[in-house]
Amino acid sequence: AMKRGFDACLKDHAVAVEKELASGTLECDADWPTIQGLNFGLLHLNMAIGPAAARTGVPIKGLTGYGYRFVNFWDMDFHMFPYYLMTRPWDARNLLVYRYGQLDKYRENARRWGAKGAQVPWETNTRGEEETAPWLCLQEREIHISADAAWMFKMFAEIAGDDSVLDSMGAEFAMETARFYASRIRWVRSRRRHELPDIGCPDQYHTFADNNVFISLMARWNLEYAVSLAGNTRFAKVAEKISLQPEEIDEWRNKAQTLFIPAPDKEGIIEEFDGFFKLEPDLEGITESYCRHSQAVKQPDVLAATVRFEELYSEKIRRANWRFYNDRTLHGSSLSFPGMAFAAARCGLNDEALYNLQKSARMDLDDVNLDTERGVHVSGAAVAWQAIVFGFGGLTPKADRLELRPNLPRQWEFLKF
Ligand code: IFM
Repeated sequence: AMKRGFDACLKDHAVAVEKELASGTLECDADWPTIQGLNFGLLHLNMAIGPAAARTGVPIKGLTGYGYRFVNFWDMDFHMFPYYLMTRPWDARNLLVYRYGQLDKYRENARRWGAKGAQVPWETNTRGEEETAPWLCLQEREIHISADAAWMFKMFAEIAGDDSVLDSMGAEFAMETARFYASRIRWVRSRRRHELPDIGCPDQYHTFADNNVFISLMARWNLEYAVSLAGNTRFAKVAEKISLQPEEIDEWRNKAQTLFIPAPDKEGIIEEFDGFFKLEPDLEGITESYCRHSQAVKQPDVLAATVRFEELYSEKIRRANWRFYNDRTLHGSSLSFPGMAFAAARCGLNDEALYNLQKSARMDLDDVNLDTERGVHVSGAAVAWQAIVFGFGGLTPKADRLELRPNLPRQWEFLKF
């Protein structure tokens, strides 16, 4: 009976995929090769999700290749989820089920590193275990992924309009990840502030750092969100289930209020982490394996922070940071070009956005990195979709409304999504 059920599921899924094949996802008048490349990526994104995602998540190459061994990175929670949420919310929910179903393993993972609460592994397998190679030193440092995962529950609750996911999964998840961050944050007496030390920047060329702006913002958000959930009597049963103490809520509030977040300097530039400005600015001769001492970044996580926390930074500051980090980004990750396109489009740097979009869109059709045989870069495609729809399309989903402020590149007359 189970097999018959499963076959039926697959059949439904196949029919849905066939429909997708027949219908283009994005259209515009002037940039056919870019749109073709993107639709190719979106097709693979659509094929990669279905009922089984509740057990497997969506690995970064979708179902297309063995590159990265079918594990789940932040690519799923942070980069792909917004695409699924906006286009196939019934499937997006499966990603919440996947993360929540592994919560006990994440609790074990936190204890393994001497922390409390729940720590999502940087590379998670279907059993909820950590798969990151230990010599990368990222298992205990690339810690934004716990908040990236918690954010999915909030987005789903607000935007899919079904906040029952908070009762059944999200409140518990976000409180446990808040516990994790609270146990990772340290009080630094000499500077009289809380800090988040010993982290690996999402940029990924700087693995041993303190106070990365992206991670600290995500951690602070998680603490604040958990405070708001814990203060709501609706979630009293959840609090009881995880034996939440009133002092813990005070601790979360206090740490969120006093956590150090690197601020823009006189020129408006945000330092990626402590000491980044003092690193070697001359990138002559820098390569991926020889760059830690320099300001070279693999992918600009400061820009990802200014996009997600757009309300904290003026357009002028976002533009200044875009230009600063553009000069320092080596694009070692396939997330980099589309991420830069997205950030540029959200602050009106349209020519720059289009250039970066074009660089990323045909990554696989033209085998730009000579690695498509290892799988399609589906997470890059999801970010490129955001660059178009949230960037040029100017779509901003809010809890109570959709905002739309189109800002097309001058080369395009229309965009359909
Ligand atoms: O998750 C990414 C990471 O940010 C950069 N290296 C590749 C991973 C998978 O895309």
